[in-house]
Amino acid sequence: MAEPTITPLGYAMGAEVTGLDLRRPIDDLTRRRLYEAWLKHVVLVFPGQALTPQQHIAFSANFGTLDDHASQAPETLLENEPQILVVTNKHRLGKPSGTRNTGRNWHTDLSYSLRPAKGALLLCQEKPPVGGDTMWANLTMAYETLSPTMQRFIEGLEAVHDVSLVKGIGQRDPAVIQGLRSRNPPVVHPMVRVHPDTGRKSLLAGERVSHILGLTEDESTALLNFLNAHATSPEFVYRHRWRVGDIVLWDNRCTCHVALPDFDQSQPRLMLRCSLQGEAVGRLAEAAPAATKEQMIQTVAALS
Ligand SMILES: O=C(O)CCC(=O)C(=O)O
Ligand SMILES: [Fe+2]
Repeated sequence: MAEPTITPLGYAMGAEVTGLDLRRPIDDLTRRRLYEAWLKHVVLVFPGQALTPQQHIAFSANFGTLDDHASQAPETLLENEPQILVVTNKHRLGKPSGTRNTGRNWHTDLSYSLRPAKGALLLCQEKPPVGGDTMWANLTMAYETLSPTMQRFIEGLEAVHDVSLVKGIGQRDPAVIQGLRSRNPPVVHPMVRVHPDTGRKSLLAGERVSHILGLTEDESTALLNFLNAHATSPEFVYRHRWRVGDIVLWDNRCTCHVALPDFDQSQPRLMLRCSLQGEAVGRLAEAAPAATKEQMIQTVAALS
């Protein structure tokens, strides 16, 4: 099999992979090369790959076990192919699509579950003439560029991730929201993760975190705002301008991403996603909200 050509797309991450026809199975050597390139470049772009759903599934399985999307609303999955999630602003089954605003805030896929995704492969089938871009931020770089003092501080911290903070969730059917919430109660994850393949540490925050355990509400908000702004600063970001037939594979274990609403919503955008199942980590959150300043004053008053 011909050796793929791998061309870096940015300093933070991203590389384009050409010279492969992904409609056909890839051999072991090519699989190993692609996996290594994935770990190195974090986001891989495969242009010109108009795969069928079955080919998309077969190619995706080279990078891990496919998720059956049990955490998602069933009507957002492709008919008879639960391994494919349909991310679109087009009507589905005569109704506005539940995924028309998917990914509109910075997030790491499924961080609101006990199994954050390993990664995903998004295939662009239709796109507006301009815009509808997606951005990824490199959370290994984000962690490594914090001061050693801040690294030590956040290393011991855990945060609560909550599906209710998915932007636009309120626009979905009340029954769908109820289903998403009951399948995904709030969970706790460490703020610093160790990548199972590379051993490198990365930051896990994002806009679906409600609070950091052990801090007051004000401390938690300030620290999260700082960490999220730092993590998503332009130096750490790769921005993808889609072309029909692009497949983008990302490593969800060391990135977060956002789907920009920077396009005319009357134009169709249709993306198909295979998701790679992550390792079971984290634990269910106890219902203990962060302490407010008022509560801290009363605690101190009671002691003095
Ligand atoms: O539509 C996109 O560009 C990405 C949406 C998203 O967040 C995802 O598929 O995980
Ligand atoms: Fe996402």
